[in-house]
Amino acid sequence: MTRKTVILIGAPVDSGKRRPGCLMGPDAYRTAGLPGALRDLGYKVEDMGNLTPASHQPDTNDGKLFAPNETIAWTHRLTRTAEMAMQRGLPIFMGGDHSLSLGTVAGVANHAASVGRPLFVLWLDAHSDFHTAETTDSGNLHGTPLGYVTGREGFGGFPKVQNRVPHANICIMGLRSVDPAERAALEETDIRYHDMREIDENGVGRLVSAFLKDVEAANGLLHVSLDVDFLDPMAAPAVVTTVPGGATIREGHLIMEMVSDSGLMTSLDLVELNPFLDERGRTAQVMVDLAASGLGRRVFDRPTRAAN
Ligand code: B3U
Ligand code: MN
Ligand code: MN
Repeated sequence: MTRKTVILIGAPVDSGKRRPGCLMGPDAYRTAGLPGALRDLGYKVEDMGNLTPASHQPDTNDGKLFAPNETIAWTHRLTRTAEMAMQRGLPIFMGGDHSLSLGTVAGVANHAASVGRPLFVLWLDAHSDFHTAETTDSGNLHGTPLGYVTGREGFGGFPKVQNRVPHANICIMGLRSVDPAERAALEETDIRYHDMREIDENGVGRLVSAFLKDVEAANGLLHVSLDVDFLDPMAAPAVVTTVPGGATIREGHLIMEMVSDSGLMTSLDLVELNPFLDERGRTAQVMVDLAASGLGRRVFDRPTRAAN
């Protein structure tokens, strides 16, 4: 079988929150074997290396927002990079914190518009990331990407979003920590969101399959944004914002396996991994395995892992 080219893009974005470490993410994914896992699945893999933000004024961090200049500069860089990579293959954006998705999703949306197809987004996260730069309490911009790409007001100084992602095309799964301002804004929209209780009651399979059917019916492109904290911290400890009560490894895999079977995914973000907090690389490995499931690895062809 000839497969699409996968383009690995290192996005060592660390400006979306105060605690550093996500900048080590791209190299942790490489060390955990992401390129080889994809080659084993039959993909041609190109690694663009690690990007740097566009040039920008240094941040003073005397206001409410943390590192806005740097995040804006990353948004510029990643929007352009995503537009370009979408023309050549399936990009995997190896983060970096979730503020990288302001750029990746905006760029993918521009590409979708240019080929005349609607963009759908599957957001796997404990958080809804639906703040604006004005509503955020923490000042951490990793809590804002869905607000940005849906075209919410309150992003002064950021590049204007050219092609908003329609609310009805977004599905958030895994919620268990949503701030009051986000919740109020979210409830005004027809974004689909499934919290952990809904997952417990229905199972992820049913919820994901309903969404994928809509993507298919609309001949949509599908961007998947996988935040480490979607998973339970016992399964994936290497993240700053751990929230207990998250998805299991199998729930994560089932979603990615169903995404793979659908053949619909056209881009992927792997975000919020903080390798400094990891335990012998196990969270990086879980994320690599989930990415491989999303790109065709089946449960019964998971390789035995050598101990050395
Ligand atoms: N909603 C909170 C917490 C948060 C959002 N995303 C993450 N944490 N990873 C905030 O800071 O906006
Ligand atoms: Mn997130
Ligand atoms: Mn999160």
